[in-house]
Amino acid sequence: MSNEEKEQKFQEQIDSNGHIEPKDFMPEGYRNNLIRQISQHAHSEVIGMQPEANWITRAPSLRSKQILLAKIQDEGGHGLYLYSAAETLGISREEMIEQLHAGKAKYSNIFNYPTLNWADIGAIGWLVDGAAIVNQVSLQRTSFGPYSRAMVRICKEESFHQRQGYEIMAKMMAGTKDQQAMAQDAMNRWWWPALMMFGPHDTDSPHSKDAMKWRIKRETNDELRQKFIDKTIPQAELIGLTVPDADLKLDKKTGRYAYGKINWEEFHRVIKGDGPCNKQRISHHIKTHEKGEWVREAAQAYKQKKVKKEQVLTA
Ligand code: FAQ
Repeated sequence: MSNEEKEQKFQEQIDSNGHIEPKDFMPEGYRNNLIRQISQHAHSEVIGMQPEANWITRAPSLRSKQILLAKIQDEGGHGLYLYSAAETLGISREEMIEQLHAGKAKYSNIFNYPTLNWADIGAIGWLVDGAAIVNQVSLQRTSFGPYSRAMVRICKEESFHQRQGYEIMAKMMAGTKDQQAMAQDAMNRWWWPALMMFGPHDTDSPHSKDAMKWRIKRETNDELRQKFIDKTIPQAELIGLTVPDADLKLDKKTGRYAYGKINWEEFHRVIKGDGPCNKQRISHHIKTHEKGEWVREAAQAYKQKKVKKEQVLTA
């Protein structure tokens, strides 16, 4: 088959809602776009453990500490599935980590903001995981098989995370005036960065055209952002939180909200490395990665020993 015929067959498979598997033919652009997106997604899950981990030792009860610990472990697990999915495309985990440490690979803007008090843990679960779910439910139908299957499992866990966060916010809003003020303050600080998680507007999103044609993305950045806004505002109102956007307006006919201008200058500054916590996040990752070298070596040595033993037994 000529390359043209292979590309045509590839596109037909995608257009009929079929999956592309790692050993199937794929254009280099498709492979590279996926490696970029999946590795950045994996890095986000792992770096995203840091702001939450800041509150493990200060969780207000044993119950909330256990739940937070379990949630953070889940996020680490999501990173691992995603690194494995990216590895099936021909990049090694070491390369992906090197790209992260060298600032060549991005991770979500949202994890460059600090967690100043316990309400921030509620806001992360409710708004950040809430935004992540909207995006990831859509990605369950992405065209690349291993990414799509990883998303199915991840979404199940994320919906528990979203409820964990909403429970914290609801409890604080039913509490004292000080607790209500803390919850509102967290809402004010996390709302706009959460909207930025969906990426630039469609007209300014360089990867979207190919990603939609190849069904890597099934819905655009703006479509997903709108879905998140429409489902989150009633949740905020239910517990008495005010959404910090003076331009919000419900269109009663469509059930959709018009919203104010997103500060894209802040978004670009943060993803280029100049957010409040970028340096801290990366230096912590580098330090921990170096500290963990002996674990990787031990796992490698154990694996080699096991393979040798099997070879002796089957000889
Ligand atoms: N942050 O052309 P597009 C979670 C970059 S998981 C940083 O629109 P694309 C769970 C983009 O990379 C959260 N950079 O790009 C959790 C590109 O730059 P490049 C992570 C961003 O890829 C909760 C440039 O802007 N989820 O939260 C962002 O088609 C709590 C142009 O943008 C995912 O990664 C951003 N928000 O669409 C964990 C989902 N947005 O690469 C712990 C999978 C855009 O050319 C605790 N990813 N950029 O240098 C996606 O769906 C897509 O990659 C988008 C961006 C929608 C994020």
